[in-house]
Amino acid sequence: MSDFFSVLDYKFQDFVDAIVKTTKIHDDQRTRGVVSKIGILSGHYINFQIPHNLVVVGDIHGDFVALEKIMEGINFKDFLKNESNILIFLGDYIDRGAYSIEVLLFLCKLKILYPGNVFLLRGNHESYDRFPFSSYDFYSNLVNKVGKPIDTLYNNTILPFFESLFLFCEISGFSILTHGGLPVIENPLFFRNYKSHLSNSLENNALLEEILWNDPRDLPDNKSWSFSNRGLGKYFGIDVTNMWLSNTGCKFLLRGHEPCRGYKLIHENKVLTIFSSKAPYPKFESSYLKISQKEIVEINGDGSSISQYVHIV
Ligand SMILES: [Mn+2]
Repeated sequence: MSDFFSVLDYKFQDFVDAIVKTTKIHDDQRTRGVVSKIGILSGHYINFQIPHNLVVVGDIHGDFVALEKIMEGINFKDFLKNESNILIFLGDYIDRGAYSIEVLLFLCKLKILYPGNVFLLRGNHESYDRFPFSSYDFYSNLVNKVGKPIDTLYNNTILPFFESLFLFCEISGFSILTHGGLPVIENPLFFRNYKSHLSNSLENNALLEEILWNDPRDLPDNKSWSFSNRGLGKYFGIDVTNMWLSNTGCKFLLRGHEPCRGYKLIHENKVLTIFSSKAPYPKFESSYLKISQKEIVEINGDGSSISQYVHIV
């Protein structure tokens, strides 16, 4: 394991090479339309059959220590040997914590070694160029690290990597996974070909903003949505969750985006927020979800809470 965690003692060129290589893997997977025996990919939408084991990790926000604990917790080298085991990260790898570059380097090394097992979704923090916000410190992290202007590197290497990240994932019959949440859909005809809409969500600014920025809320007066205090995205109510779940045949939404004590449930326990960063959020906890195929099948039938599969690290 030490070889992996030696990313704390890295050469900057290693980081650049890993970003370039990972972008190429994403582009190759997109061209082939297949990511593994159990996963197909169309544009920025991935569809998996139920994996042998599933691990989902929420926002890391530059907290390398929390990421290391999670990887040790799942015994990642053994976990990733099985090509039917899937490890999904929900985005927001950078900003706030002290180790954004190191976190990205580690995640890219994982993707390079295990391209069919490891999947990196895009968070709103990886989308600053599309939807700017105030607490974006990754750019200055890079400038400090390199010690000179980085515009060329940023525009030619970092931004294409961010654009290559996946946006929306579905595990058939089980769950939807996004960084922020579910877009508010006014026209039910959307669901006739929702996979095609999601495949092209990178080109649809309105859809993209909601996937990256939305939060679930209990809204008064049965409202289906309201404006978000974040200034971007929306708050979506349980009707929106139910509409997506019934139209996709999924039981849960698994998402990150909101700091909490590791996890929280809302919308009649059908939406699970997973948060995996600790150091920048001393009042909160870091966690991950680990669930087996058998447990996925059982939970689909018995209505028990998915939170029993969340591990606090
Ligand atoms: Mn976020």
